[in-house]
Amino acid sequence: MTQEQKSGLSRRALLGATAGGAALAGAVGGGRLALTGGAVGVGALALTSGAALAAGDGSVPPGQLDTHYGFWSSGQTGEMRILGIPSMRELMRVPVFNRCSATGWGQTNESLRIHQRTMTDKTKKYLEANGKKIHDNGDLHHVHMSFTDGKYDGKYLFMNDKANTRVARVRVDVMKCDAILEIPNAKAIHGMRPQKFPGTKYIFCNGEDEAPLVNDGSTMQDVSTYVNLFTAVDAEAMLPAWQVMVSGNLDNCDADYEGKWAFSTSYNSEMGMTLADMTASEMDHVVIFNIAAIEAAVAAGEGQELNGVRILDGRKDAKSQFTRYIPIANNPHGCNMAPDKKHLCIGGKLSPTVTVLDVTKFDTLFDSEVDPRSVVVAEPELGLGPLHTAFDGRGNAYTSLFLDSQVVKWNIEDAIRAYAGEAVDPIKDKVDVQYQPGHLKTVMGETSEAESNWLVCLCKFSKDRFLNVGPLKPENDQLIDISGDKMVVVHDGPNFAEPHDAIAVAASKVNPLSAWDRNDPMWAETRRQAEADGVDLDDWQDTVIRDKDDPKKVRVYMSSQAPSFALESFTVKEGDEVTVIVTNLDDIDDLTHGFTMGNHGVAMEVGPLATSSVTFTAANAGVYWYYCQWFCHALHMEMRGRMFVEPTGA
Ligand code: CUK
Ligand code: CUA
Ligand code: CA
Repeated sequence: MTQEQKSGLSRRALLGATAGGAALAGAVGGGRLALTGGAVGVGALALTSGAALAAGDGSVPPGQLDTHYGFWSSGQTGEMRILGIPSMRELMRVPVFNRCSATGWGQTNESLRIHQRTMTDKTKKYLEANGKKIHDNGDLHHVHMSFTDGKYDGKYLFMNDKANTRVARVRVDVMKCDAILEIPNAKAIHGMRPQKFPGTKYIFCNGEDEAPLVNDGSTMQDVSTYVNLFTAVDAEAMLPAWQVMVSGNLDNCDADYEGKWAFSTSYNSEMGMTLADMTASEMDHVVIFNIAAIEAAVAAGEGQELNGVRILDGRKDAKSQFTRYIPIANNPHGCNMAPDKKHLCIGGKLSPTVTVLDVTKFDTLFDSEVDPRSVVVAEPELGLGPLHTAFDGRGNAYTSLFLDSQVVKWNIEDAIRAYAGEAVDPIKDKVDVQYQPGHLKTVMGETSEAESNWLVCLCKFSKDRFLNVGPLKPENDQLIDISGDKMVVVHDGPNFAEPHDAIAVAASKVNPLSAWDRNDPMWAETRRQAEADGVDLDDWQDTVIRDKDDPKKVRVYMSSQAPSFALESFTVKEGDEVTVIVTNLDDIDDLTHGFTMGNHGVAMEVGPLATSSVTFTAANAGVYWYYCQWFCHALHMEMRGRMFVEPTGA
């Protein structure tokens, strides 16, 4: 095999030349290229006064930072997005369930390992039959941050995939996905929430679709064998902890501030298979899950084990201590726990009401045969199509009215007094939004630290609000100033398909790194292979190794430092399985390189001090250029090299 030589002009010499070459850099594009000098990314830009931005039209002047991070879902796009609040500027896209052309997510070996970690045998069989390695689509509805003591702790973000029954985790320190869990037995994870107290031990996951528990085709025409599963995922291990079988399906969920309960809405208590069947009843229900009772039963080995998960029977007929069912007007949707730690708000959807439950009374439901509706403390009539509810720090709730295309502001205590018979109107204000809102978010409103400045309303339709871009229109995420008595829509924010939900987190809680730690677990497996190959991933690498046991396999190790790869060329043979491992030795803020192999459908991001690898088959003899696709230097275009693929037999 060929061991390629470094070029005459060494990479280090070239890099050294860049300081002197600053004239060139400056000529090409201004300060951005001078990054290699190292002294960029600090200074005046970080000196933003948060208080000054907490009112007005939400605009943030150039060079100033937002006061809050917004973490957005993206629905069927399958990624997580980061926006600044209040500016609504899109800051980053984090690929999770989707395949990303820019970063190589879903193609790099590091991301494939994360995808395949918990893949079920059924999924493996399906993918193999279809010539695929992973599912590269997702339907990511809900993003939530990990909690400690009812407050965001800035550690993880969790998100669901309704399409392929998965849950994923993003590390806040690097803003990359580090775990994907395919949940066995359940179908279509929709509602998903972390436990709030004492910390996020579990991620609670709702299975939305009904199917036979043993789904092997033997009873698929017999709907009486269909079940739905509520899954608790161990948030640290990212593995299923336990599952509970329920009556009816599961839509949205939330958890309390005492660590005792989780709760889920069900729009199909009927267990109907058609629209008419699913809306047939007068009432559906909210399921209350009793965490302590479930944990005790799991520890005692009760229930059954299926595909490695213990399943308890919490259906109505089982009359267990695991669940209680509270009747709610037909087809409820949103499930939102208020920051007062006491009140749970259930959106009526088909009913014009929001039902307020006092979670501190839930113990009574399990102690005796009380009327399950005795925990209802208010049921204000708010308007048509109430979906989700958000909260400020002043005891007010904000409910999206899908059919009315409005947000209604109402006061929880006033609603309780009205329910008790007092002549008080809980509704404080209504504002038109454009159009048909789903989720809506206040800043920190899903924690005990709710603020009272901004509300983001995620509208499902934008219609005429933006320049026409064809039949497919963007969504419209609207920013609403809620600091005064009246709500004021101050900004329209177009967004691509299809953010369902978002959270808004104070910037002080989120502190990502600017360069990777060389010992990051993301490439631990790649590091093991490098060590076996006698390559030091932390040092200069320009090594091509042919596997001793499998001579078809070639590993190409090359470091990158602006503006060059350690290898200006390497040689493989037709039919070789080539793994290219690139380590970015630049530790400078914002200096990302990439590796794209021409005409091979191969591209990946290599962040500062990161290692990334990708494997492909060199199928056709010839010369192929690889290049860095991340603009990194004045000589970024020159950051390229050749792969020689020798004809078979050469
Ligand atoms: S759901 Cu989309 S508007 Cu999936 Cu949270 Cu309610
Ligand atoms: Cu390295 Cu562009
Ligand atoms: Ca129903």
